[in-house]
Amino acid sequence: MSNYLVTGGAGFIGSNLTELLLTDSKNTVTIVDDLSMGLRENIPDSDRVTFYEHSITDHDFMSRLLIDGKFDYIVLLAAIASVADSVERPYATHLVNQEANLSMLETLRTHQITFKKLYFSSSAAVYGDSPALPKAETMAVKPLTQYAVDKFATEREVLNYGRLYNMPVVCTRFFNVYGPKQNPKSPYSGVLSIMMDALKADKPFTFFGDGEQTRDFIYVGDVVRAIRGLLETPSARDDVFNVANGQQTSLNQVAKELEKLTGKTLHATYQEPRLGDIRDSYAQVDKLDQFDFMPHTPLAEGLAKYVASV
Ligand code: UD2
Repeated sequence: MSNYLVTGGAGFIGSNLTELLLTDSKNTVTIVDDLSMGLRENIPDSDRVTFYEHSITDHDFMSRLLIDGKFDYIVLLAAIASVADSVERPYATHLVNQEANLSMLETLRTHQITFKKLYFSSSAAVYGDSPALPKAETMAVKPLTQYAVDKFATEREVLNYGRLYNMPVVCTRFFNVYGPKQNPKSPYSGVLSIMMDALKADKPFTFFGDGEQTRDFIYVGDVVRAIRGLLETPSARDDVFNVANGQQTSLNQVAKELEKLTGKTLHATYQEPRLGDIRDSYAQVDKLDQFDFMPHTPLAEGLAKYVASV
């Protein structure tokens, strides 16, 4: 039996992870989410889930929870999850994406709270727009937005707390995650959820740029299996891992695939690229592939599952 804390557990990745964790009938999950992007209906209806509608920026609340909660695993997924949003709201992003997480680490340290593993989700955004591809964990970083700066800083703080204060920690850098439960309603939502929503409702879709920008799209089911694997593997600690499919796909390619799967035509319009956007991104995934818990759902298969779920 394990007791998990999942910040951001009502969000896209957090709720998929919670569902996976609950498949072990002995696990319990405590969720903290302010529902700024997450949705109440994403939270599984189970007496093994405790939900606090709360911001992680409330230091006193989070400290009390960490002290009283006796968590085996601490999963830090709560975030302002969009690069473009962080360009609009740099300081608000900083308070959530870095400061709140640092404050939790400080509570764990000063109260000498013990746990099996703490996990933090960093981002491919830390690599910035350097032309070298694929992105490997050993490459120099170039964080170009507040989002990227905060993700990199927190990743380092987590690893430093691990090393300096002997805490078992692990981090990942997500590339572009897609799949069921991604909220399409915000202009800052993941591009595939917005595209899917547009196709479904016959609404126009805007490409920021010519659609030839590339991303490494990974199915959310693969992502949550990677997180669980990293949490439960004691040797996976004090390190950061790319989480991606290892394939470079353009938005235009993905749009074609979705049109094929839905039998609909995308009503596309074009605008200038967004401020802070990078052009190309894809990952080297060998480091995570050394573990056998890392599945790689092919894009066509993942998209088909996604289409079937909406
Ligand atoms: C993703 C992650 C972000 C971070 C980053 C790392 C999401 C939502 N964000 O940002 O958290 O980890 O990767 O590099 O997964 N686009 C359009 N039309 C739209 C929306 C987006 O053309 O309506 C374009 C956008 O300009 C960009 C691409 O699609 O070129 C991907 O955008 P995104 O917001 O889905 O993800 P990204 O890569 O900015």
